[in-house]
Amino acid sequence: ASRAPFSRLEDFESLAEKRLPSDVWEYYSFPSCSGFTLQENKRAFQRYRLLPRVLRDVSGVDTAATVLGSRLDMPVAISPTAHHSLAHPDGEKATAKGAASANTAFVVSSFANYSLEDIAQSAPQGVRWFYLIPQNDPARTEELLRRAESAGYTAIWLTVDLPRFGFQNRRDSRIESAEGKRFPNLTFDNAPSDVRSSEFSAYLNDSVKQPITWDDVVWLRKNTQLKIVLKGILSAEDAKEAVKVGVDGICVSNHGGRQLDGVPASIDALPDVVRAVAGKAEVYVDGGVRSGADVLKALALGARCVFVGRPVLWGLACDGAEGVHQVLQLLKEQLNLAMAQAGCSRVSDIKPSLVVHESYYLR
Ligand code: FMN
Repeated sequence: ASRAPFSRLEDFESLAEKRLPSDVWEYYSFPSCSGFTLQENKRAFQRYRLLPRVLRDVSGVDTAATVLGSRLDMPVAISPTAHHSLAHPDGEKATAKGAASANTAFVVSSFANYSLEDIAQSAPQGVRWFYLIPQNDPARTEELLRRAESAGYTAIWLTVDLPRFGFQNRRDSRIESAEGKRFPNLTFDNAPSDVRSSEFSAYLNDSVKQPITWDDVVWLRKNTQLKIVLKGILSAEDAKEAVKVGVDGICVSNHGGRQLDGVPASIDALPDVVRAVAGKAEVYVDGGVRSGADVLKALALGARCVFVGRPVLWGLACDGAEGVHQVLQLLKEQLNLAMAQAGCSRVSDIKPSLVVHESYYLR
């Protein structure tokens, strides 16, 4: 594996901003409404302080972790994000290659520009999960499920913080650069070809199930053997409900500040969810993770795995599969060093006592 040319994820961000057309950059970066939650995601990490343990033998740090039954080189994987072809012509095929070469998992979005099958073929050995959007016609949802199963996807993710599609106070559907792009894991034969058109929005509104409810999770549980993850839970109550219907994982997330503005940073919502779930499902977090120290804090607060969205898009924009690999490799090296500095040789050594909220020191 090659070494990352940059020492901070933000270096990839600056280069991606220079490389990408402005409409794509805005689509990738913009939050909803005031951007309070987007800012809060990053600020919140700074409010936690690490309390390292010293004089431990950290000569052989190992960042490996098992997530949804798959062994990964680190407890950091890729959140589902839309439209990777806007960043690089190879789109999700490149992202899958970058993820596989870093030995971690990739959640493919329903808004991917390449088919589940093509993405699988580009990195056959990679761990892949699918964010599925249920359709009004259950036969179509089943077709998507069967495609995911036969293409080797081992978990279905449902995004639950998106009760309604469409305008999100951001530049979305009208991205000029989206001309000619397709969503082959979301639309069927009768979809209008121009994803920027109002006809396309109308098609989605008619074909996609909105809103999804707990009944859809129950339906999914009955109709697939794959593992199920709900992404976008912020409250302990919803987490308990999710455990009751038998999900395998919960991703604490506010959609990277792109849905309801004013919700808490996901890292602040994590501990209550971890307590409520009480080990009955795996708990993950995404939103604002920008360094190995952030990963360490999230793991100490109870996450089994941490996911990144935008940083992967930056890597993809900078250098395709290689850029994605470099972003992941940098996070792995930073996590390895942060673990050593904190006195942790294994991920299982990362305990809640490693992290303290700043309010403790400001008393
Ligand atoms: N989340 C989904 O569940 N489905 C999506 O299709 C999706 N598309 C996204 C597109 C973009 C451009 C971005 C930035 C985020 C998207 N998200 C989507 C949210 C991400 O999965 C993730 O929650 C968020 O990016 C994490 O925050 P971070 O970007 O700070 O790492």
